[in-house]
Amino acid sequence: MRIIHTSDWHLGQYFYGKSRANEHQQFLTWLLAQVTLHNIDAIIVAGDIFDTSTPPSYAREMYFDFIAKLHVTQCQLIILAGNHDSVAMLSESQAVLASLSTRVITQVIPASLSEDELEEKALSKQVFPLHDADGKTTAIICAIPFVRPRDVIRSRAGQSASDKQQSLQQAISDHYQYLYQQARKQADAFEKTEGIALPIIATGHLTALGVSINDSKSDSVRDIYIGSLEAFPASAFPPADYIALGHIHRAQQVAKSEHIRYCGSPIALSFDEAKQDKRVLMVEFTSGKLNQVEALIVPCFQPLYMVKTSVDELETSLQETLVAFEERQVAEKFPASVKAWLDIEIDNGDHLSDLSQRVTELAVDMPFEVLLVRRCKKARQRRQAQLSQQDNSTLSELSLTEVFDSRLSQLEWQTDEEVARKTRLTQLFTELSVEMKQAASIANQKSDADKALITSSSAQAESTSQSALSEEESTEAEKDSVITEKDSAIAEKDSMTPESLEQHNS
Ligand SMILES: [Mn+2]
Repeated sequence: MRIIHTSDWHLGQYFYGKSRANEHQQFLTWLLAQVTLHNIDAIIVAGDIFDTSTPPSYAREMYFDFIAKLHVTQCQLIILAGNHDSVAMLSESQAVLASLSTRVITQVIPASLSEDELEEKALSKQVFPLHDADGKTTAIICAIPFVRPRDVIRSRAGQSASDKQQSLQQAISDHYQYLYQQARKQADAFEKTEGIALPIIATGHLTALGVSINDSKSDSVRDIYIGSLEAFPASAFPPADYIALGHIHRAQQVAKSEHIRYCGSPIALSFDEAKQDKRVLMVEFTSGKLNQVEALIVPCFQPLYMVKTSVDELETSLQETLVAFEERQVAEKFPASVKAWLDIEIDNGDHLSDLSQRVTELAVDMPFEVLLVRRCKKARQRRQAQLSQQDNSTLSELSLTEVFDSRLSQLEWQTDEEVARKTRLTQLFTELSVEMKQAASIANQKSDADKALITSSSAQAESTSQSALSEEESTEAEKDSVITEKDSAIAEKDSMTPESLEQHNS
């Protein structure tokens, strides 16, 4: 019995203006070849099939196309939803894909079901046998996708953050134990009647304790249990023969256990993953036990380089990268059309617009595409520290615009997307200020009796602008807190408006 464990495909990823379609297609073609080459009985994809909840059509087509081709080989496919996947979107095709040897598991069975309901219908969605090409049962799987907290717990009023974390961890652990017990029963019953021991395979999409901090903080790995569960202890997993995990993009064993593993993503999804050997894991079971795990290294289809340098050493660094890339061009036989993608991190220099131009000029004849020029984290932090040192004025000394500008200047506005966002925010802010000024000047001419009305219309203008801002918020969770802070700064300044109106009037 042989399976391939893979995860975190992130089909449809949009990467600093670039599509990953070509790489993903080549990976899927390669994966199909491995299935035939190694006689694989099943492929398990442990979450994050797609990069977003609304993947582009080409990505969906790629997914369906792969399923149709795999079906011909008689290899089973088990698809688990990850935190990036949309439960609704993956569920749409669940029934039709079932006829193509594919099981799609998007959600855990609700804990609220009665024992009877569980046994009757729900359980078989997550605990079921795997079989080989001849249809013989070869393993039992506990197929567990990304567990959304609301699926397993009800938060109670007055629960502290650590209580919540504890109850979520307990609920996930209970879910694993419960499914494992059910799988154990099925495996034991099978052994009794057929005389064949079956391995039990569990899956998961979460951060397990013992994963390197750097890996869970990679640019492309999103925190999943924000403010609640940080990492799931390996000891809380049931004693399955193999636990196929997804979510962390670098392949690794969990808690030094041979049988609890992340296979990592098959392509580098951020520049900080560029140096990792990407792989899928071929897992072999004999006599109902784990026999061996072998890494099948995925060829690199698109070389990425993170170039960390300074303004002075920029030219040298580009030359060095060129030499390194030329060596790889030969060794890995990249087609001549493949250019390396570069992320240039500079540890000094304030004016990024000048730097970008300089980089473009230097790299003009090189087989590079520069996707990103940025100051390194340290330089950004230094700059921020400088800014906040200079800016020791208090809120009451500043005008509304100054507060807004100062807040904006603390953020990075480098990519086209970010610059466009800054423009949008500034526009909204300007509109809001104009409306407020108009309201104030009208109020000057009106009697006290009208005042309340005007204040409420100004508040309305503000809430309109704020809802535009909150629309922005949802586009990027990371910047949520920043926007909220700015909102409250606006609200704070705004709360003085009625008073100043009164002053004007008196
Ligand atoms: Mn992922």
